[in-house]
Amino acid sequence: MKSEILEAKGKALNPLRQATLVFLVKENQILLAMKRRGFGVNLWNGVGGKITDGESVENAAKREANEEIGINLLSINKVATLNFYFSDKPDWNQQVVVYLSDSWNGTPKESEEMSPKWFDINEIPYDKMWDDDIHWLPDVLKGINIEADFLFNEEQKMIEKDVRKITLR
Ligand code: 8OG
Repeated sequence: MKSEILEAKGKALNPLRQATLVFLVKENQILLAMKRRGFGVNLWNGVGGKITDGESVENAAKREANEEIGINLLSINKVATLNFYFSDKPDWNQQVVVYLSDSWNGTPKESEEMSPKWFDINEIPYDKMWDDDIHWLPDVLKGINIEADFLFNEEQKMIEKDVRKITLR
């Protein structure tokens, strides 16, 4: 593993605080939502957020999808575990558990936090997403599971990455 990531890992809380991220997929399309406030504002992303005390990761993923775009997820499939380290802001360190879903009730609708929009899978706007996404989302959409560590600076720019493809047995 890269030295700076190892150093950040050594200083981080163990286990990391967790957050969720869900992408809806149907046919050749993926649902992204424009984040209107908070962490990652003005970037396209899946839906998700922090896990509250005592809540399971899966329940948090479903709750956030409901709060942010008004849908009820019927099934979710874990596809990636991403560890984010911030060299100058260790408070921002977190593990993001990523899911895909092809089964939900309701039609995605806008909330105060998120404006959802369907994109063709070949036209994902990576230049208006978090820096790391292009390094794992294409594989995830091909059915490959990912574990990764990313180091970011204070300007929320990615400065190091270590991305592993996971073979499921
Ligand atoms: O509740 P809050 O607004 O802090 O949630 C942040 C959301 O952003 C949560 O769904 C996790 C997600 N997220 C990060 N970092 C990254 C990243 O680098 N890429 C993507 N795609 N999502 C991220 O916190």
